[in-house]
Order: sequence, then structure tokens, then C-alpha cells
Amino acid sequence: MMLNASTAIVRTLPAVASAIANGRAVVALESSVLAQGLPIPANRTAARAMIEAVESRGAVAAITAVVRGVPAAGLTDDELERFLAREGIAKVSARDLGLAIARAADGATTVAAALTLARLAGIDVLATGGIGGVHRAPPFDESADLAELARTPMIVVCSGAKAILDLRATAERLDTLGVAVLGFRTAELPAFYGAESGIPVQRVDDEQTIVSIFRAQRALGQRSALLVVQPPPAPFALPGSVVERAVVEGVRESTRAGVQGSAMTPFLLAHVDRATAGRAREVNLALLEQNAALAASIAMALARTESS
Ligand code: PSU
Ligand code: MN
Repeated sequence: MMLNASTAIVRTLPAVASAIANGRAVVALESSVLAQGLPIPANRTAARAMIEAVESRGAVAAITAVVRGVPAAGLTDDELERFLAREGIAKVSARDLGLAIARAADGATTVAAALTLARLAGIDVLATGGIGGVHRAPPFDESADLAELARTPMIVVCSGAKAILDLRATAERLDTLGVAVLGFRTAELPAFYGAESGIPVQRVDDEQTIVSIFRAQRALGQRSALLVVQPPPAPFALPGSVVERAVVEGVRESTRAGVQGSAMTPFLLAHVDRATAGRAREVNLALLEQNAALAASIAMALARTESS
């Protein structure tokens, strides 16, 4: 039997494997947002809402993670429960994948690591809340999400980079790395908790155009991801001034507390959530669901064009 090495290294569940084999729509989801980014029980609400948003549009959802050392695209119910309980689940970025596998650890994958696993499994579309980027305070920690986006040809749907970051510096890095950013029905890079950043992006108005651009990039042999951004649902959006105050305060506290590395993003997200009395969590849930839904429609459009 011919064994495809890349599908063999990443374990897929039967539903995911058969969808991939038959060219049907699949959406990869990352798991760090569930195990580190959101508190209990909001993380469960998020997981349910994202899976439902994907499935109700006719696509198959595949949560990526390292499960007791096994890189996976698609979790069983029991596995998902373990990740939602958060305890003993490491945050795994691209550089940590090998370590998590060798140690047979449970690892929740960031966008960077999720891209690696999803790509190997043969999935073209991934949804998340907000990608990582360039942090605001010295040493200006930069998420490995950016480097992986630069070398993974997939469509990634998000609400821009998280507003805890320096959005201008992040946009510049994406530019330098050659990552195309498309605003879905917007000409402005969203600011995660709200619609406005003042940073322009190319606007597209339908899924088919996104698919055409993705196919053109692929035909050119370009290796970078296509980043599709949309603002959070308007009723949940937070005023920029409220977010800004909470972030500035959070950054100051993180410096005082000596927070570093992979702990930084979860620390800042939790701070903004507290400072906004949970409103940040509400918008985070709403945008995760909306991004999963858009990712599913794009994956459906992609599957239609590939089969024709
Ligand atoms: N989107 C959210 N919440 C999150 C994340 C994304 O709404 O917590 C996670 C993703 O896994 C992303 C990670 O890859 O935050 C970035 O972490 P870091 O800055 O440490 O690379
Ligand atoms: Mn970092």
C-alpha cells in the first residue's frame, strides 16, 4: 500500500479524512484559543459555536492539537473535553511541536502550529479569532504566527491581529513577509474587538473572489497564506478608547509582573477581559463564530471550484 507520509504523520478522524479524500470542504480550527485564550466555560461555548457554524454551512470542522504526543486534525469528544478542562494542556506554537510529540504531551496549537498540522493533513482553510503579531512593549516579542503565515499556503480567516498588539507594526511585518491581507466587505484592517484601526486593506466582497486569488497565488507557486479579515459583529464591538485603556494598563502590568514569551498573549487577553467586565469575552465569542462561518463558506466555494 502506498502511504502518503504527510497524511500519516497527522492523525485525522474518519469524517475529516473522508472529506479531504473526496475534496469536500474542511475548516481547521486552532485549539490554543480554547485551552489558553478563553476561560472556562466560555471556551466550551466558543468550541460549540465554531463547530456548529462550520457544520451548518456544509463543511467539516477539524480542531488541531497534539493529543498525548499525536499531532491531530480533528478531536474526539473525550479529547475535546480534556482540552476544554485546560489543566495540563501546554500552549504549542510551531517550534514546540516536536517537543510536544517527543514528550507525548497534550498541546493546544496556536495559529502557527495549527497551520503546520492543517497543511500536512491537506486542509486549505483555517479560522481563528485574531492572529498573533508584534507586541507593544520591549522586547517587542513577535508571534511565530507571522513567520508561519509567510510559509504556509492556506486561507486564514480572522478579525485581524489581536488589539493587545501593535497593529501598525504587525501590518508592516505581514507586508514585508508577503502575506496578502483581504478585507471581507471592509477596506480597513479590523482591530479585533472593534472595526477600526485606520490601517487600509484590499477589499473583497464575495467568497468566489477570495478563492480566485488563492488559486492565482498557488499557480504562481507562492508559499504565503492569504489572510482574510472581517470586523467583529457590530452589536458586540467595543469602543476603541475602552479597549485602548485596558490594553495600555495590561501592558504596564505585564511589564511589572515580568510576564514573558508565550504567557504574554493569554495574560493580556485575560486582563482586557477583566477590565471590560467580560465584554471582551463576549465580542471574542461572537467573532470566533463569525470567522468560522466565513471560513466554511470559503471552503465550500473552494471545494466547488476544485471539483469542476
Ligand atoms: N484568537 C483569539 N484568542 C486567542 C488566539 C487567537 O481570539 O487566544 C491565540 C491563537 O492561538 C494565536 C495565539 O495563534 O493566540 C497567539 O499567541 P502568541 O502571541 O503567543 O503567538
Ligand atoms: Mn513570542
